[in-house]
Amino acid sequence: MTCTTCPYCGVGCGVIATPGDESAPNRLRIEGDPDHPANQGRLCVKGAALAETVGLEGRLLRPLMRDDDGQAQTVSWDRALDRVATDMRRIIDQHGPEAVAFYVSGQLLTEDYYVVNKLVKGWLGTANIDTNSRLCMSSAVAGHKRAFGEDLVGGNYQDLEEADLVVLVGSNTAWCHPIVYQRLMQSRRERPEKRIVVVDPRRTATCEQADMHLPVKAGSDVWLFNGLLTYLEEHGVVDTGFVANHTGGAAEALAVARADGGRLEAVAKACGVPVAQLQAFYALFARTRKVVTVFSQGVNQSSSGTDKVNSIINCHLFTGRLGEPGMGPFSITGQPNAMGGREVGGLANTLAAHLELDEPAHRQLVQEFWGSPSIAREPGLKAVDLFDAVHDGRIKALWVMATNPVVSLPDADRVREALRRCELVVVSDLFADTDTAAEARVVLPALGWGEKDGTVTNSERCLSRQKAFLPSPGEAKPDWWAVSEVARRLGFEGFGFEQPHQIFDEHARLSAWRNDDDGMRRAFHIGGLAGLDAEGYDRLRPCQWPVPQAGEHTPRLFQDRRFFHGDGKARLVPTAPRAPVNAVDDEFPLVLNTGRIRDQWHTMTRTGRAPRLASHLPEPFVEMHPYEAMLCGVQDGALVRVASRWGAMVARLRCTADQPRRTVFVPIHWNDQRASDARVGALVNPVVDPLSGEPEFKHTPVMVSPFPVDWHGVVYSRSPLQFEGSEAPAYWVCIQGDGFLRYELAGRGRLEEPHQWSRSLLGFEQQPQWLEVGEDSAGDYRAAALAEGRLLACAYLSPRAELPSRSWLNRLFGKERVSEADVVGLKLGRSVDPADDVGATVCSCFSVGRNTILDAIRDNGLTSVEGVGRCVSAGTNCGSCQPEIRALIEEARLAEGA
Ligand SMILES: Nc1nc2c(c(=O)[nH]1)N[C@H]1C(S)=C(S)[C@@H](COP(=O)(O)OP(=O)(O)OC[C@H]3O[C@@H](n4cnc5c(=O)[nH]c(N)nc54)[C@H](O)[C@@H]3O)O[C@H]1N2
Ligand SMILES: Nc1nc2c(c(=O)[nH]1)N[C@H]1C(S)=C(S)[C@@H](COP(=O)(O)OP(=O)(O)OC[C@H]3O[C@@H](n4cnc5c(=O)[nH]c(N)nc54)[C@H](O)[C@@H]3O)O[C@H]1N2
Ligand code: SF4
Ligand SMILES: [Mo]
Repeated sequence: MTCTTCPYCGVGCGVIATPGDESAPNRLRIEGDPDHPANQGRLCVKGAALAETVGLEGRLLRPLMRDDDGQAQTVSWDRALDRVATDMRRIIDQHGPEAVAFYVSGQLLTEDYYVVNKLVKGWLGTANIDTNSRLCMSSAVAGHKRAFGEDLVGGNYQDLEEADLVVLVGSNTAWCHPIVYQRLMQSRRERPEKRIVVVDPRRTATCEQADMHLPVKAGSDVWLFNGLLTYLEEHGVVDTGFVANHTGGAAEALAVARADGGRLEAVAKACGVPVAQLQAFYALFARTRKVVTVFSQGVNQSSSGTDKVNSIINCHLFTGRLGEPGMGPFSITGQPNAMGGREVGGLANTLAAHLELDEPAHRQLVQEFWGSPSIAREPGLKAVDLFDAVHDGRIKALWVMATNPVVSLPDADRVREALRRCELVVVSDLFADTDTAAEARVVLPALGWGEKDGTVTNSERCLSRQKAFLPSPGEAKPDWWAVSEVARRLGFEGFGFEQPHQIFDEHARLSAWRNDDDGMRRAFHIGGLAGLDAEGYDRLRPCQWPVPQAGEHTPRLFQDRRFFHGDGKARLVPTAPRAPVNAVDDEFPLVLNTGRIRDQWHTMTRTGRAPRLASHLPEPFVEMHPYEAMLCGVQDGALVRVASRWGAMVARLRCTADQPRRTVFVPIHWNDQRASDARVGALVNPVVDPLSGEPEFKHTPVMVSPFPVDWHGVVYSRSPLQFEGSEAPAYWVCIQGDGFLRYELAGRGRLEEPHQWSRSLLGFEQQPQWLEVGEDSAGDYRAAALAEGRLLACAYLSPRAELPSRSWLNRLFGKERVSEADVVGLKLGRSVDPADDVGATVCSCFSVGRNTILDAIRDNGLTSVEGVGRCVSAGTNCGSCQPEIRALIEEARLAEGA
């Protein structure tokens, strides 16, 4: 039994992992850690499905090198590391250190992150190291620094529970931070007077139980919060003492807020919400002292992201609502170690231990501490610019670690092109077949979750251990080790680390070093954790920084009303609102908004392997208002093409009135390994916030058009299928099942020989039992392959979109032996027993389908989510499907009435 931390979102839940015993060695048990402060025993479905994602299938187990023709061969670590070091040395000698860059990730452990930053900033002497946190938290970082003088999140999750009003801005908390959402809902059940407001252009699952949803126009948040600031002032809701003694800039911030249409009508117009609703929100905020404003990517990922952040913080500073229980602005982090990355200065414009690159005294402090030969003199290139520099040849060597930029950066086709032009691309990943690793010269096998050892810090500054409880597979190594080995090969001292606790110790000591000196004081201080030996490090329990002395930790910052600008005060920042950079026009009339779905993590390299997680929303999709769909001539359930000036993709249309008019929403997850053409990053405009450099992921002008196809198909196979050249269907998506892969297909033109085509696709030239119902009069083709009663494969092709029930086929593929009735069903293309069709999965934790829930509601007259839970278990574990269950209850009620 090992206490560790979940590798997914920034909630940072404690996990207890118990490897299987002798009878079932592969059966890893995963439970929530009841003693972890973040989750107190709970886990969401992604955490609960962790055991399904640690298998070794597809893992890269030895270093890989590719030659000029793209031929890959596995090599020894020595050879791979020598190659990386030699090429880097040559490039540096010829072109200087700025020709080398690193692109790392908030999914590295703090120790990995620390070492790679030390190498780049302290020894290579460049700051060309940026991280995917640039795409995620950098606007929050920039906003915090402007407001507080340091990148600080003062509050904690308990504040959300204690607040009387929680405003969720640009955050789909129910899906993206499910355990925080559960805690919030639990606190509301205990105190029904508590209010929850969601600010989001879409009506998301998070809105389901909110008291108010403000469907603001994309990009209009600064107007909203400037309007609020003006309202607060006009209504005398100001903490004058606090503003006078502990802040600066109030007058300037107010002047700008007022100047730019602080009036209700103007704000309502700019935000596209009714005046009455706006007034109700402002009044609620004004009269509630205990307010927490949670913000996330609807705020950060914007060309005015930093201003959005400060416009929110301004309202809290003006009313003195921070630093006490139940109040404050709260930036919720995305990745498991977004916060840890900031502690070690992972961004191209920061230095280790919350010190600043552009402060000469800070640079000197770090250089002295490291005893390094040089230190970066100026900020390096931020992610989008960094890949531009790769594209135009200024950067000639790039090492990418724990991130998949060919999928996740804006203008992603250009990113791929940049990698293809680059002399040396090194990728450290768990898998050799990610869209990014596929472009690398050298691919280094990293240890993954359950194998690696180190620390992470969550949204509430809580530092916890991630521990190894599985053996290191093959020759995979920790990322810090690979970096240290290259450093040594480059002849650098200071990288003699043998175990992660040594790195952690150095990091902790640096945080304390001269922390009390004039001009050096910073809140980030974990000196109390310095000096831990391996055993002490293993015993480390979750704690919230600052930890200046052993045993002391800090659940809440700013209680002393001291901030970290030179004068110890906070700043209100004038934020003049501005519209997103690229406006819609006749050619690209719709706004593309992108984000996450409940059961997938980013580019799906891990969650895509868990059958349980694949079942909720198995196919890439585009959400659109039904009326807008009509105007575009596209139909619900059909394939559509979405195109922008930067790129295009194909996915299935889902019409929903939850999506505002003139906009579409596309999830970020699908990559080129899982689908023919569904990388939404290819479409996203590479516009960034001028201060933070964070991309405008939530706003790209696009057009939507039909993607006509002539046939549809679903194919199940026990092994991966290869679609080659002209044989490839126009559309395919690969969905992980339990012991099989399911392919949804669609193609153009007439499939001349479906028999030949499916046989060669499935690789069954001589199959023991091949049930085939050739093409019938309606043009349907059905075939299935069995061996000793077990299904090996099946293929259903049709000119119409109606194909056999997938939940039924999933079940048949789960059987060791199919029955005679099943065989009849396979030939008919439908089950002979209608009860077999449980419908699409709603509850992933217990694999409960839509039809099962609807039947239970109808048969038992259920009217509540709790009732459904008691009856069929759905919604009783992580609870994130409860909004969908509620919708089904409503659907059943309406059907009953009709
Ligand atoms: N299931 C799941 N959970 C995750 C992740 C995952 O991949 N899958 N990733 C993690 C990571 S790294 C992150 S960063 C977080 C992100 O967590 P969230 O920020 O909650 O997630 P998103 O879906 O990116 O975006 C949030 C919302 O912003 C809204 N939005 C768009 N434009 C605007 C706007 O102009 N104003 C406002 N107010 N809202 C707007 C979108 O409609 C969307 O609903 O999730 C973390 N948790
Ligand atoms: N359109 C659009 N794009 C977005 C966003 C959006 O909202 N819209 N959101 C952005 C945000 S907030 C984020 S955080 C990014 C996330 O985007 P990415 O960081 O690109 O996504 P991941 O799939 O998490 O990539 C992590 C990679 O690291 C590998 N990996 C996992 N563990 C380890 C390890 O220990 N070591 C190593 N070396 N590798 C490991 C995984 O296999 C995977 O390939 O996407 C950004 N892109
Ligand atoms: S909320 Fe879910 S994904 Fe996030 S840390 Fe907790 S278990 Fe992991
Ligand atoms: Mo993120």
